[in-house]
Amino acid sequence: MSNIGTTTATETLDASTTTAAAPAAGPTTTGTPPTLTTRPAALDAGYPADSVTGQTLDDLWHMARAVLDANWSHNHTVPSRTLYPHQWSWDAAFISIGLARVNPQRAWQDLRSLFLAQWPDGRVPHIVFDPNVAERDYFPGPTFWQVPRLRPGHSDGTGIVQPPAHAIAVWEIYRRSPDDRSLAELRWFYPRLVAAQDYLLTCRDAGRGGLASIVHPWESGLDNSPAWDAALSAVPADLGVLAGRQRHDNRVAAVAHRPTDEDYARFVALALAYRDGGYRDDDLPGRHDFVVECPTFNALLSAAERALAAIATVIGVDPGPHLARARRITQAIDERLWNPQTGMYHALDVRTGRLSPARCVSGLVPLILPDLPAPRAAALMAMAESARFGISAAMPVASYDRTADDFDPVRYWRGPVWININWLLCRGLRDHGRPAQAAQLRTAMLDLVRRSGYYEYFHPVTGDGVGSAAFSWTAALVLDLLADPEGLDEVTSDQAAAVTGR
Ligand code: 9WN
Repeated sequence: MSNIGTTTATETLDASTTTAAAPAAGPTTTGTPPTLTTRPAALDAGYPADSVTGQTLDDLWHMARAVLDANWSHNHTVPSRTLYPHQWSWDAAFISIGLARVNPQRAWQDLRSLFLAQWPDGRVPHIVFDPNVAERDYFPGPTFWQVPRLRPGHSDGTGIVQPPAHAIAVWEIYRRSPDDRSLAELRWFYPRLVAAQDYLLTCRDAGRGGLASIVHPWESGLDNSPAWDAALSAVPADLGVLAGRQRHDNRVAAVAHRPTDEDYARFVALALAYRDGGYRDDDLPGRHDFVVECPTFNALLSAAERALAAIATVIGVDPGPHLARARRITQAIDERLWNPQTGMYHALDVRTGRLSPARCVSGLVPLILPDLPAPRAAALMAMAESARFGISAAMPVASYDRTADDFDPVRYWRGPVWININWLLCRGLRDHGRPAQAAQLRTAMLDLVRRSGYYEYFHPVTGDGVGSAAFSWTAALVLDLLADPEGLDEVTSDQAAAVTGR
């Protein structure tokens, strides 16, 4: 059971999980202009000239940096100035991976700012609120979540989580610049990352099968995906919960692109129920209306253990337990979430024991796991290449089955293309021996952004940008792709051995 405690996260985490030395003091700079490196020279290798926009890859690189600079706020990067004016958890992971290519100091600072809101029980809030942003500028804000100040200096956040992509980010930043500063950061982050994993693997193992459950669609990061429709149907769509509450998203984004009011009412009701239950996790299937095992969330949970194994090796901690955990999680994903009828992974409703019937891109993301059984990886790659998801030279993978009756090219997570998901799939293709397809997917992502800009997501047929226009993770991950011309930026064999355990 998780409870809101009063001990300091620093005391709890540092004392219990590692013998690593105390880290150097964290960065204190605020608003310092980044020291941006120039674009890598090998960047144009294998990339076709584009006559549509006339933008060079240099332009793309500089514009990505400009987006990240414009979205930098004191000690973190906001996903979007208009739609998402605070700091988001898995956004911070993707953003810092891109920042690692141009300003590692800022990358570390960004992630640190997120972890300052970590709870004593290990959970990392899905949003960390900026006290300088007015309550009306994002709903639901801090007043809604009512999370108590958990320790002195604790930042305000929500009580729910997002996919655990942070250990991957920490490892990526370190390996881009493995200097003393980064080593100190590894030591600071390691116990905190372990605590975050422990929280998910213990308090959130509601299905008792070795996977973490999410208790809200917002925890998945793929918030509005059809993957949740079946489980959400058990949650009453009582529009009354929206009375007296003003949705902010529909004021700054097109209504047709955002969740319906019915779904938003369900989202709000679920958040209220979890909050009013004291953010407790005991007996979730009995007490809470939405308890789901998500393939993407759990794939990142396993990948995080691999990243922790690599980090542990560098700081002199035994990587073995992390590798063993990673293998167990991958195995549990395969045993619990595989659907032999569809040939892909699906979300599991823990309360009913049923897999969601929807074919969603979240079911392809376990491809990022190097220890996924080869036949499963082959099936996922075939699915990604099929008409349902439409990976091609021209277009990255859509977020939902293109042939489904309710495929919606503009409503978020119900059809559009997202760069973060495709960036993950690109790594999966690379790690499962498909370098040509990985390179092709990389080109498709770059083409899309070059044509349409740094949008939050993209129309899966026309490629038009949808959602927020200057979106941070799109810019950050494009920086990472641009700095990696072959799409094959492999870790060294030593690092790979630590990460894969092979
Ligand atoms: C709710 C910030 C976040 C992303 C999510 C995306 C969207 C928020 C919203 O924006 O979610 O957390 O208000 O719709 O779905 O993946 O982290 O970019």
